[in-house]
Amino acid sequence: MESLILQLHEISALKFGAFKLKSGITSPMYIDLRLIVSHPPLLRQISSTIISTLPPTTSYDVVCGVPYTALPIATVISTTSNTPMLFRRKESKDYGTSKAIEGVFIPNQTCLIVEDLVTTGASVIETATPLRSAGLRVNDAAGGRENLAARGITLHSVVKLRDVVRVLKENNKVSEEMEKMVVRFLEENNNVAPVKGGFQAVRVSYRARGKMAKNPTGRRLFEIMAMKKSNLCLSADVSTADQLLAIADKIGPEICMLKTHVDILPDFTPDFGSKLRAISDKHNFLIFEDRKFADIGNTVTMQYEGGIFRILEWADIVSCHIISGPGIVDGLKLKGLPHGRGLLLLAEMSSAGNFAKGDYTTSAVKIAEENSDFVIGFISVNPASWPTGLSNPAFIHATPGVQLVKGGDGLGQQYNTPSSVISERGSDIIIVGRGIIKADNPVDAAREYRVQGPRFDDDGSEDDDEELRKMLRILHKISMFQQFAAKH
Ligand code: S5P
Repeated sequence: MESLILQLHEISALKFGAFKLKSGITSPMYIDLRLIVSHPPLLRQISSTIISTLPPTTSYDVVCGVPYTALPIATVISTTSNTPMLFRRKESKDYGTSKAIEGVFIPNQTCLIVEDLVTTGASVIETATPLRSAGLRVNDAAGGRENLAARGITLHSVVKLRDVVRVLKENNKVSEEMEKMVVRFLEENNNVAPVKGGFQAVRVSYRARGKMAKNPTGRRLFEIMAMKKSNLCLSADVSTADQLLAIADKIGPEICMLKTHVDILPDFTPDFGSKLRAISDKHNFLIFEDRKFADIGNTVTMQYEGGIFRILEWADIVSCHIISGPGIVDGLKLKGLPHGRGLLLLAEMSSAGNFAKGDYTTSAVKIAEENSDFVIGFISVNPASWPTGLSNPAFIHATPGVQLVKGGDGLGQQYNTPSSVISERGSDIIIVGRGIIKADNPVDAAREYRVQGPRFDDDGSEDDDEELRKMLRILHKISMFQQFAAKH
């Protein structure tokens, strides 16, 4: 192991200094194992070391590397141990035979995942999910560390970073000071959610955020998320009202919210709303009619309340664009607030080439702040990238364009994975349509999405003082931002 570490240091695969990570955190150490493809003996040595750390009882029929760095390692393991290999696509093709997994396998075979470096475990999960959806069993991963046990995967760690830096220090390759810095960094960042900017860097529990929400529907949504431990919203874009009611009943236990487009249902009848509400009461989820109102205030009051659909009567939440200015929110609020309803503003969109960005997104936040009694949050795609201060934890972020594999649909839709949406992009709710509706078994698929939509622990048992301190820090940030915005 020592010689392996020294060789990695020799080829500069282990670097020391100050490195800004994808998560926004600055790390004193950076590991780039992509370089090993240029050193075949080292690649071979790493591959055999990985295999030798597995307990002899570990059995597997196929191996799969986490793209991209671990692919060559998995290939060498595959050829030397004569075990067939699979690989997972990082992006699915827009159309055609868009397969998430390439290679031949039989359902119920067991797959070993190979990863070069495990920090949060997110990339291992991203690889395990499509493998499991395809019917494979995934019990073990081999590679660099922890955090996966909760997802039913045992990680067999080859070497810990702490040991790497200790060996380098003993061989005078790094200073004692650097060793201490790395150890401190590892201790401090063990449990940090890998999110840059915004309030997500300090995650506040849904329950606590629910207490900050001014709108009763917003409060309920946070409470349901905490209670059901679900941040999954099913986008029930099915062909008929009958199908919608059937799938709502089946998937109801897994979701915090069900999203409808009522105008696509050819068999809509006036009792649709009461039937759906009975199901939502039974399974405790909220109904979100994704109407995307876009007209002037006066017109939307009529569209919300009247017509055939009478959305106001049965939808807890509706959505609107802000293209027509704040009057649209005034109009919807006039009707919705007396019924305790809530509104989501489209601050960003998932489709390629959309115009909801920059100042448009900032305006959506401003309108939300001014109407926080009615607006419960946003349809957003990457709230972690919003300027600090735009992230009031009382607002919820719901993100569409989610599938287990990154990709698109050929008509502009762009997909990100659940863990990227929640952990990297700082959102709260994943909105999933075709990923569940078109799956062979939608109930199993919904369960998988629900498990994959990673949440911080939220059993309501958090230390109240710490929770309060977190909130005060965030509120301070918001008020600084508001003062800044008022001046400029
Ligand atoms: O920007 C957006 C906003 C929304 S609400 N992009 C979206 O895709 N949506 C909706 O989310 C869209 O109308 C559809 O109902 C759902 C995505 O469905 P999927 O099948 O692509 O998951």
